[in-house]
Amino acid sequence: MTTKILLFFSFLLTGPALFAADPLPADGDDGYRLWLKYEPVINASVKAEYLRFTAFVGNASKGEIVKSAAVELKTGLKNLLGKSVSVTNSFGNKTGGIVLRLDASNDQQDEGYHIALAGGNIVVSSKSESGILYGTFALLRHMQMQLPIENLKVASSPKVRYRMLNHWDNVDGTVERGYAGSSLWKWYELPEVIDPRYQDYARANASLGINGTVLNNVNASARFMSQEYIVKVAAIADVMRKYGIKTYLSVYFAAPKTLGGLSTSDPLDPQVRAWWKEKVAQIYKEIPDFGGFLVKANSEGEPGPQDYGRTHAEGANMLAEAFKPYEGIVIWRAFVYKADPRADRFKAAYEEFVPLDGKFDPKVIVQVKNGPIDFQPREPFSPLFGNMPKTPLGVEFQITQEYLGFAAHAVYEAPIFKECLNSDTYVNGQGSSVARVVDGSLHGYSRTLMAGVANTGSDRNWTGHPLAQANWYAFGRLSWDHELSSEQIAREWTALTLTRNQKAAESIVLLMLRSREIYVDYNTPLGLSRPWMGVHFAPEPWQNKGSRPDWTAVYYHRADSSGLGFDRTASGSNALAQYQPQVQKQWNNPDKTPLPYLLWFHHVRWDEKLSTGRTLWEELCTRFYTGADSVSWMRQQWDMAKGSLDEQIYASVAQRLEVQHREAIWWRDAWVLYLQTFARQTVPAGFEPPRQTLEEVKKSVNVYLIR
Ligand code: BDP
Repeated sequence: MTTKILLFFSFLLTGPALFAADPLPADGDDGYRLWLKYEPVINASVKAEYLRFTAFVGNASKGEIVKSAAVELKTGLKNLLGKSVSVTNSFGNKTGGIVLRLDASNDQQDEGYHIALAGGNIVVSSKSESGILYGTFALLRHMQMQLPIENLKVASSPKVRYRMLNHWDNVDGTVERGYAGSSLWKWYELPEVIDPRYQDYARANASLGINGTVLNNVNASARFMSQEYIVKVAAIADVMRKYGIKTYLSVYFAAPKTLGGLSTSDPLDPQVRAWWKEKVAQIYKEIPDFGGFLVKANSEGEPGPQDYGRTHAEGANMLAEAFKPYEGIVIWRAFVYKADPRADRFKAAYEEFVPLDGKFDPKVIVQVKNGPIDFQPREPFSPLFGNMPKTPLGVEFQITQEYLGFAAHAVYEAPIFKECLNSDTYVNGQGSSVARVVDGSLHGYSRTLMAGVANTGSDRNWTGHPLAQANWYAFGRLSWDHELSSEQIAREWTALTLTRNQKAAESIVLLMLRSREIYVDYNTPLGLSRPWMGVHFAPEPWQNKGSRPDWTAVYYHRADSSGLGFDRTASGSNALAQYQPQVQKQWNNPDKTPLPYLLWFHHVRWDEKLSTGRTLWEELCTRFYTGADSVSWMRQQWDMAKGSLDEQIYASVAQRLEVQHREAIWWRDAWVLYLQTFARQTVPAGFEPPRQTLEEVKKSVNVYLIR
């Protein structure tokens, strides 16, 4: 045996154990293993087929990423088939192997892969090590789903180049809008202590094709730019690298002043520019494959170039210049809105960014939230998409459930992501979907980006709500291939994670697929938005006091004695004018606007007859009531799976659905009672009027405001 092979073996024997932090509790599944459970294949004929493959060959380079693939494959096969597979580096003419092959002539993109049955072997091939890792995970997914091996032929390339999670994690271990415990990153123990969980995190992401992670909150601390923290970040980056994941940091724009001691952070100041250049060089010394910066500037009180009379482009380009010698990029967020009482916040990002189209350095990607406001349960797509043809635009989705019931409500988000991606901007005629803006095919960008605000935390099951794991999964799968359907992803995730019982899976998948509409119905139907108080948890549609008008609920829903909704047509704020004429046509006429978007664009009279034949008031009540009632349907659906999945997970979800049911009624009552004071109508026949008074609901909400 050559030394090379020996080395390969010894790594496999001594390499870090998978899910090292996971001695599975004797009494069941605690959700830690996510969708990488590798439970024994139970379909006998499929298992027999898989068992034909007895060896795997790591004939690819012995780079770290291929080693990760090899470890994963070995562990996966052992658990799936109950049999250790041998590892060899040269397989000669034998058959029955799984071959990992680096292949420069592979016709897929760099990170893409082929899986094929060739000459009696399963061959996973790619131009790159990362591609081999992704192909390996895809093969294991195929096996976990117990799909037959015959005709195995997959060719897959990512549609988007930068597929990343954004963590809103703070230096003190808290997570902004995090509902699954505290941060995964243990800053006070780093760099010496490497929590084995970092590796499990990396594996989970790589299994979906995620190749980047921003470790810290967009409301960033300058501390991350200090040498002390760069070294800590480097320790995490060392783990991520083995799984093809690049590490990024959010930056505090005023760091030259607060950390560097300069008198200014003006992006045109030569000293400031030099400071950033040096800073970036310092980072690359510790992290040679550093991914880049994510920047929230001049937004919600964060500092930025406008503090010095400079534009977003000037700020971004200054940072881009610092990255010139490196591969790293600058991701500049377009989440901005000024405190102007006369303005429509909907229009703000467009107004600030469209004039800057063509002014950004090629190393900059502008990251745009899916909707124009802020991750509401339903929003129309942001009008920025398609309207900056000379600037790569990435999309930012929110996986964490800030406006979706935290970790208490079950809301499967793939339909939210898909709704945005499938929206047609009509910029270059029909078929100019947001997905085509984001994947670069519409305007020919090669730097393309999909980001998701992470929902992970220190909870044992990573996401708090067991079903919220599906949202992480769905984001990752869609960032690789936005054409996958919500249903396909839900089926995959359920089979990999919860149950292989077909009937149980059917009822869970149905629950997942309907969950978003149900949530919208009891929470913000017909295009309502933002009836939230400070903590974004409890209903507070009456909230009319805030430090600025757009930080009140009444600003958004505009209820009055005549009707409800925000007029964004020419007779109102005219935000609609930011869209192409074909889009305007869909939403301009209140009689033709699809009901899900109605109140986003129109102030509608209470007694206006809608396409359903009901008046606005009747339709709202119908939605609030059926939405809340549907949560009891969700509970029944979940109960149908009882006995077919782990008891602990079953109970956790069942209990959370109970909370969700109670809170859905709370939301319903708050809205109905409040809106009734304007509509002055009774709850339609067939629905039981709320048992509590408006004052009582207000009292129950106020509890959340008491210190
Ligand atoms: C809002 C969140 C806030 C974030 C902000 C952002 O409430 O915590 O800092 O978005 O995206 O949704 O910057």
